[in-house]
Amino acid sequence: MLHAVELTLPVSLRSLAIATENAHSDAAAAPAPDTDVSRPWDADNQAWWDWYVSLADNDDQAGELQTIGPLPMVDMPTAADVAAELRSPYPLSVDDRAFFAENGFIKLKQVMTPGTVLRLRAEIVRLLSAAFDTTLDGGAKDRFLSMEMVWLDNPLIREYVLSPRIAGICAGLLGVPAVRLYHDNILSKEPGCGRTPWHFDDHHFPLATHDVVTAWAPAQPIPLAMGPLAFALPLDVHRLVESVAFDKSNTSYDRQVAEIFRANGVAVNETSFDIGEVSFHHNLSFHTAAGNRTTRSRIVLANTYYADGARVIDQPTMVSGDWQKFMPGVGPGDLAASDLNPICWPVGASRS
Ligand SMILES: O=C(O)CCC(=O)C(=O)O
Ligand SMILES: [Fe+2]
Repeated sequence: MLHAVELTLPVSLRSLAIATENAHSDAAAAPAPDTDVSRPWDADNQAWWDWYVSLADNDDQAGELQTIGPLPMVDMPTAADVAAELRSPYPLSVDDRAFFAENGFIKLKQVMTPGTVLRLRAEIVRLLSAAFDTTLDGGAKDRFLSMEMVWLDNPLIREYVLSPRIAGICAGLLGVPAVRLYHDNILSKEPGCGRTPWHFDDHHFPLATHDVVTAWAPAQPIPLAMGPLAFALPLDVHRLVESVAFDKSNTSYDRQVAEIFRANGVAVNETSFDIGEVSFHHNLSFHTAAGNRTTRSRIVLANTYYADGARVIDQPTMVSGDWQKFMPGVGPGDLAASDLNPICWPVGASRS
């Protein structure tokens, strides 16, 4: 089991704490931050993402959108082929687990075949076009579109969301015997949409555990210009920014985190995703994504899983977003185990 909060801060980070303090004292001169997030979120998940991406600093984002090559031509697998693939195990190595434990994320190739990726894309394009009455790959410029709880009504998407292959990787990375689904999240960063602000998901998920992983599964290759998810490493770097105040109405949190990471020479893994590659990040892993500077929608299915037995925190906030929709009937402090949080790994365990 990963006990991230108990890890010791590396000497290199401790000795660089001075840079953090300087950044904080600069911030002290700024107007008082708008930090009260205590009221619950009272709109939907789409409104949450619209607000959230407005907190990103986009000073450096400009220029023409790049047209990129066509998607690979592959035979579309049947739904039965997709299901068989997503139920088959993915072998994790000792090195994979060690990398994740140290860095809080890992990118794994060939988690899905190209056909399974492109079948996912076709289905998501169909769903988003209908839900937002738009076209993808250019029709909804500058937006960050999202849909969630799609697995409940859509049998094909359900195979990807409840996938024992993907949930088994999450359990293996965390070193826990069983994981539940928190929720699915279709995310489509449209051409021209700006950055995703620096954050860790512990800030969002109202779960009283650090055994939480998000599997971020791109539905096409993601070149750098499209804004792949990027991770600060190692996992402990979250400590450098723990006292940065979260301002809910401007870009100051994103700017200060970026500045502190820069001042401390924090390494950032920002690399393209091959088709079928999936990243997995821990809820203390700091991550961001550049804007989508291509003419193609950056479509992803991001599913979050947590260790069976976890509870909801005592005081969820507006940053926790639409969490009650993801766990109906579960209150603050309760066991996080509603009917909408099935055990996805191991297979055959009771799903409620
Ligand atoms: O897709 C993005 O740009 C952000 C996604 C994210 O932060 C997450 O899945 O945790
Ligand atoms: Fe995130």
